[in-house]
Amino acid sequence: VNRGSIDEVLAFITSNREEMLVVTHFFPDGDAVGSLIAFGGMLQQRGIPFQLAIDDPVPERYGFMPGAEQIANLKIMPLNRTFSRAAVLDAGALERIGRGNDGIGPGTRLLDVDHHFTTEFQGHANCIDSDASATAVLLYRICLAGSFEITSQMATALFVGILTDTGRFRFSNTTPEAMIVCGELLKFGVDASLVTEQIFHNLPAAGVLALGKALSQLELHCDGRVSLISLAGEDAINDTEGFVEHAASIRGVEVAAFLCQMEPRLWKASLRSRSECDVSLIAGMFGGGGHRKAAGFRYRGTPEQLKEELLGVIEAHLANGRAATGEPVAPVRPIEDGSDSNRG
Ligand SMILES: [Mn+2]
Repeated sequence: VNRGSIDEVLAFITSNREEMLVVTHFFPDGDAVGSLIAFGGMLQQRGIPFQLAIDDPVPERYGFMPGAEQIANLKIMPLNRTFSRAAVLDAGALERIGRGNDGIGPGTRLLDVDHHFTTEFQGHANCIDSDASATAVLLYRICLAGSFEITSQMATALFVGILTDTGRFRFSNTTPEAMIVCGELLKFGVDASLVTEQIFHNLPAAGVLALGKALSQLELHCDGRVSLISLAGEDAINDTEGFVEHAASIRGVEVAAFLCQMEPRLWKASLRSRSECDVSLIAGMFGGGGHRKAAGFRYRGTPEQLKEELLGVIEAHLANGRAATGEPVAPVRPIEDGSDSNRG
């Protein structure tokens, strides 16, 4: 997917001085938070007032990022008005900004900057490139093209976005550009060691214990081609980013799933693929989305139903090899409420 252009973004930003709402998806990841902070820095340089907002708190591991304190948590402070213009970053679909939609009315002009394969909505201005490793890469391109100054705060934000969306340069979306941009960002004052410490070596003990619990109940299906872990009840903590990677790191596993209970009947599923199987198609059948190698969705029902339906769909994809040709099998259920289409 390649739609819109950097020029559209620059024209959108400078079209007037009206306050801009800047939002991203719920369950924000490093790219979501980093993109908001960096874009806020760009608007600030042009003297444009803005409001950064997410329908969730900024995860603790990203709280160290300078500028994160500017992001409003819409779960606590809902928007009570609409904006004349709004930027939607790294979101994939408008449903995924949740309460961010409260700030968007019929007259709101929308900007969409994204690298999601499944990005669905059309903004009045767009910059969509699904070949970009992260939305942060697109924002870096925009910074260069618009001659924005890259402050150390913006550089750190963009670096975090690329670092996390590429799984620390391990995922298949790790492009030469991603590494070159990160190298450039180091020149603008990023402390790579501090960033890594804060994001990956600063976990609460409860998080590591929860991971242990999830892994102790690991299930293998389809002759070891599918791994599945889950957390339920009081074991289900908020920040489970990266849990699914452990399930995906087993020899022979092609698809890994992590299921986390959010409410008695509401589950969050994160999927990873280590083969040609396109998990964004699988997530899409449950109303979610994401990338080929990393996707997710939310599900209402019992864990038994969820496991049965999900394993059925995964098995069908593996058996038919249909995912390799991009032909989805029939949807198993209609789209419900939003989706966790990022890296969960
Ligand atoms: Mn992203």
